[in-house]
Amino acid sequence: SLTSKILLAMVAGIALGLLMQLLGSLFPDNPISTFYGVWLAEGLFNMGGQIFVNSLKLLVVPLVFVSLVCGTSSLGENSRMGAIAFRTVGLYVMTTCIAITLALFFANIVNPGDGLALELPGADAFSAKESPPLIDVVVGMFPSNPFAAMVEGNMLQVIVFAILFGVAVSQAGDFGNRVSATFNNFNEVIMKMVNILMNFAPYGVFCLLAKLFFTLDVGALGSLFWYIATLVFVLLFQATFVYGGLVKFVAGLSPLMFFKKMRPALSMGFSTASSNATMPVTMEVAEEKIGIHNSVASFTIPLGATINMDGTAIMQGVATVFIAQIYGIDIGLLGYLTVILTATLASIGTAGVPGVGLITLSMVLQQAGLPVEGVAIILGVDRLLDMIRTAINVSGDAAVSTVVAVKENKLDRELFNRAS
Ligand code: DAS
Repeated sequence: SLTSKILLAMVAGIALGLLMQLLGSLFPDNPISTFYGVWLAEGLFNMGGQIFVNSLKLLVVPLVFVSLVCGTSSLGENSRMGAIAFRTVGLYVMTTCIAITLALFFANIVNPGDGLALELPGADAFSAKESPPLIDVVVGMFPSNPFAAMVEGNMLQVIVFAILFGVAVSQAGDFGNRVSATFNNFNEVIMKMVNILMNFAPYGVFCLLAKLFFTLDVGALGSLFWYIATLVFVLLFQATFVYGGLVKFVAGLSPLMFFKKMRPALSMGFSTASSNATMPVTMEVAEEKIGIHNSVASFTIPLGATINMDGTAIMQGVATVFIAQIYGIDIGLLGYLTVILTATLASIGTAGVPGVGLITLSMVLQQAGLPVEGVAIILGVDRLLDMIRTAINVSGDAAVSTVVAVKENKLDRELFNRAS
């Protein structure tokens, strides 16, 4: 099946990248690894990987706009849009708060930074990014020019415009029904484009990983072992117990089946390290494998990819404790509460693109009164960790979407239970 081909491509890409890196370090300047490094990793695989990621991103704006107009307009008169939006945002904020709290809790048990004598980076090693005031984030959600919002890929503005457009269509009587039917046809076309693109996923994933694991700084992994171990443990804890718990005890579905269905989206999230680029796949999995109706998925998945980043919040929690310990600064309970609030807000403000978690981490550190240049300590391993936490971000989006769909009686249990 395509899923097993993707997983095989992932293993092959990682293995080849690491093998060539090992060959290069054992026999420096040997012709094989030099050729691989210059012509394959930085050349062919880099190009292939970028083409694949760009083609995923190509679908994001049209998919979000068209499917959200479909979803909103099909909700009809007794629109549950308000209830769906309220429950969705509430669950996203709740899972993010739980995520950051778990991160702070376990990091204070493991104490990953204690006793680590790392040389501290220079004061200018990493500059803080100003966090947009909350008022700007809220006002910024309302587009003044919908086409500019689409051109810039401003997802929150595209979502708001699509909802307004869809509500108007649902209230336009017979004419509205014709428009809604047209958008449904467009939605079919775009989902077909996702399916076609997914046939290239094994090649795209192989290219991305064969290049990344060739250039990955494996040495840095060692010195930051406890930071990485704590972070990965909390990420897996969140997926297993928080998302697994939501799916099992709130949605009443099998968590094992849920994660099995999610494999293509998890692979894309890991390989691209971008929730945004993964969104078309998450949407396809949500609707065609988990059985979430378009009227729910079209709203919850794009919103989740934009504002729900539990994996990122977990990194920010663990990194804050780690950096505080490296610098020997005790930020105290108030400091941790500030971290919880800032990290939750920061994850809302960040777009789902690679490395954005570090930018917002600088804001969290600044608010907690910690040296922002501490980010430079974990910079070397962040690319790999970004891939893992993006897969967790995507899992959170799908788990909350599943719960909302079940509560709205908009999940096809028969389809969910069908092994595919
Ligand atoms: N890569 C981001 C995402 O797409 C997460 C992050 O940078 O932390 O979810």
